[in-house]
Order: sequence, then structure tokens, then C-alpha cells
Amino acid sequence: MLKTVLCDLLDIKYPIFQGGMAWISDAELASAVSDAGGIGIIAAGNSPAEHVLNEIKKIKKMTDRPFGVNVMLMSRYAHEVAQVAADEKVKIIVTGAGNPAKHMKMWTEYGAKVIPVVPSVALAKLMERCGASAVIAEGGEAGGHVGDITTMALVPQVCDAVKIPVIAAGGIGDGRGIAAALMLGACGVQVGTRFLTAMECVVHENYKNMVLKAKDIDTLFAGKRVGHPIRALKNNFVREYLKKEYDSSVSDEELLKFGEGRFKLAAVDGDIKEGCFLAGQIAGIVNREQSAKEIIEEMFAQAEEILNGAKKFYE
Ligand code: TUI
Repeated sequence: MLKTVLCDLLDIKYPIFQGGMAWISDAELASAVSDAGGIGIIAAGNSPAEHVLNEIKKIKKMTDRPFGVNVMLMSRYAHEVAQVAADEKVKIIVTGAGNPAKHMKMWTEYGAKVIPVVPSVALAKLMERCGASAVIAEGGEAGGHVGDITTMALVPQVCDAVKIPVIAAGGIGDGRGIAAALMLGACGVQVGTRFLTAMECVVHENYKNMVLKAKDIDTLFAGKRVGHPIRALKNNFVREYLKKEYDSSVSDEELLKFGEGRFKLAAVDGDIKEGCFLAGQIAGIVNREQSAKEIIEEMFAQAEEILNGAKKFYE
């Protein structure tokens, strides 16, 4: 059985985090992942703290297994969400889209394990100094808000730079990705895109179908000009956005306004033309709907098989 330091650190069977996906990762999906032996994550995204509080209360009734909350630091509600997570004594706090240093003390004081997503070695080192229990090194293959460096290049460099456990994210969708992440020095993985088509994932059916249909080259990277670089599935909205992004007659304010509300439009309303369907480059291998338990068990069975057969590469 594949076991790493992350399993002992967090009291879990499989060293896998479900990525916190704005408007998507609710108590339903997160509890299914936690029950299956991974870490389910409730995503705050841009939602007000009250919504996050409700989901935390829900998941506490749904599972006794460990779960986490993802605090999206670019949200205007980030401060209140950070406080709600502390008030509810959430044991695992993942942060994304920013530097969580100013909130760390509030969480570590009551014993939470803080696990920031980092897109660079510098932020990984800073997080270790600030008391993070682990870091998630996320490469630019990931969906949603992304950094520049690929998972392949980022993970080993972060592993060399910090002593705390490193979890790999970005481009991991099956057991091959898990095996590769472990070879790069990670002790676990975070997976988002593959869970979009989980049976317990409440995202709009149109979203699931877009992911199921996506090929390797079907994502685009946009938004860097206004400081919100994201990866999403190609559609009318992202193409229009990119045209505006490269048009110097369009102001940053207009661009920001054009992008407003698009994640919700995709995840909740399933608006194929006008929504922004965040997904990673690994979407091309996601081709069926399965329960969260099936996804996790299949991924780890494949990883074990690959790692057990690794001797074939040398004498
Ligand atoms: O956070 C994500 N993915 C997301 S968040 C999101 S919702 C959103 N809403 C409005 C604008 C932007 C996003 C959709 N997808 N992934 C984790 C992640 N964090 N990836 C990259 C980073 C990151 C980037 C810069 C973390 C820290 C960071 O630090 C910069 C600094 O302040 O030092």
C-alpha cells in the first residue's frame, strides 16, 4: 500500500487533496473525498464568509474524516473567510492566489495545519519560515489561477528548497501523475480537474460535458495583464477576452469588468458561451464520470502498479 509522510501528518489513507475549486468544491464533493480516504476541500473562492460557514457546518455533519478549507486570498472576503475558518477550528487550511503570511498566526495558534499553494521557490521558503506544515507546489498546467512554472520544473526545486512536505499539483489526473510526482520528491498530490466529473461534484452538467470532451490542447491561459492569470477551457468568452487583453485600446478596468462573474456563470449556470470554465491541461484524459472513491482508488492502484514495475528500467 502506497503510504507517505502526508498520511501520518494528516491521518489519511491516500496522500491526495481535492483541489479547492471556486463555486464547485462544496461539502458534497469534499465529504466524498474525505470519506474515500483523501482530503476533501471546501473552496471559498469569491463567496462571502456566511456561505463558507454553512458548508463547514454541513461537512461536519457529513463526515468524521479530516477535511480542509481553501481560502482564496484575492477574494474581497478573504479576511472574513480566514476568521470563520479559525472560529470553526478547521484543522487544515489551504490558501491560494496570494501570500497568507498575515493570517498564519491566527490559524497555527489553535493547531491548524496551514498548507499554502505556492507557484515559486521563494514563496515556499517564506511559507516554511511562517510556520506552514507543508506546501502545495502548483505548476502552470493546473486549471484556475496559475503561476508560470511547470509542475515538472517547480516540484523538484521546491523539494530542494524546503524541509516541510511538498504536495505536487498541476497536470495530475491519474496514477501516472501520482508516480511521477513522487519521483520528483513530492509526498502527495492535489487534483482538481479529475474531480470535476466526480458523481458527487455538483458543478453544472454542461461543465462536466466540456471537461469530458476536452482534448490536450483545449485550454487557454489568459488574464496576466490584470494580475489574474487563469487557465480555462477554450470557448467564446475566453477567445473574446484574449482579443481584448492584446488590444491596447481596451483599458485594464474594461478588461476586469468583462471578466466579472464568469466562474459562477460556468459552474452554476452552465453558460457554454459566456462562462469561464476553469480546467487544467490534463482534462484530455478525463473521459468518464466516476464516484470520488472510484477515482481515488483507481489512481492509487495505477500508481502502485507503475512503481512496482519500475525495476524494468534498470538491471
Ligand atoms: O488559487 C488557485 N486557483 C484559483 S483561485 C480561483 S478564484 C479567482 N477569482 C478571482 C481572481 C482570481 C482567481 C480560481 N482558481 N490556485 C492556487 C494558486 N495560488 N495558484 C497560484 C497561486 C499563487 C499565486 C501567487 C499563490 C501565491 C502567489 O503569491 C503571490 C504573492 O503575493 O507573493
